[in-house]
Amino acid sequence: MKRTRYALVALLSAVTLALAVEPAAAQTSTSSGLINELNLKLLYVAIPITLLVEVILIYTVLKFRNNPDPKPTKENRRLEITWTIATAIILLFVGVASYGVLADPAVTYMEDSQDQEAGPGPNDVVVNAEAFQWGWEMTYPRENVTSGATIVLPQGQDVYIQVTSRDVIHAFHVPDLGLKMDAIPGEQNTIMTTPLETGEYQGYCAEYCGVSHSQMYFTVEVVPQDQYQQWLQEQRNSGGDGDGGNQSAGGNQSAGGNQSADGNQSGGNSSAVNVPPALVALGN
Ligand SMILES: [Cu+2]
Repeated sequence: MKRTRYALVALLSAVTLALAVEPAAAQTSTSSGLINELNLKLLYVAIPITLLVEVILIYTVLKFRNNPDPKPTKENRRLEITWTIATAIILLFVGVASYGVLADPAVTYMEDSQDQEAGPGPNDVVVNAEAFQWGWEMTYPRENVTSGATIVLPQGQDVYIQVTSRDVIHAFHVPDLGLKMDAIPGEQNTIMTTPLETGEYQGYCAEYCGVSHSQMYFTVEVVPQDQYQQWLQEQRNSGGDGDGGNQSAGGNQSAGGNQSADGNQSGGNSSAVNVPPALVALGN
């Protein structure tokens, strides 16, 4: 009796202690930071419970292994009240902690929510991520830039990734940044995040979509602000088509990317990166 109460007290103190110690995990983005922190918090709760249950189980098996005449447990109101309250506290903690993370726009972004500032601000980055069988078409509608299967993002800037599909259901997934979203034809699902650490992150399709599903890779590059601006400028100058723009640097600088139709005729590239200007316009 006393022992059980000690165990419960020990369990609750362990949980309280775990909460007091804030984990200093490396955050690649605001989204992954929130998710990893919650994961760790729940682990701190789960480990003592697992240990408690296992210890009681092993103790019982050893203690009563030679008992041919087991007696039923008598009613013990105090014990029952204790474990009911302890369970309620644990469940309440798990519920509140999970809700706090799930309701955060960096984890669940609600397009038409009244609470948050309406959509991306003037300095925020907007990327359209369009999936198709089998690849990705990333466009920056505000910059009139198309970047194929690569997304370049500025570090520390709010980013809105609008995920959609051209044909069947796909899914946009970048595990190391804590990003995952369904890509559904005719629908636009938005991810909001802030990349915090520079580096190259692997993304892929996370919804089986046909023979070449496993080839649906893309790359997310997080770079410092100035490097991002430089990259955008380069993309505009080359008009989004691999090699066409660079030879005639003079003409392209003034015209922006829209004249690239000429480049396509001579080049004849048929890679996914090459998109007719009409499609880029559709992205807007
Ligand atoms: Cu896919």
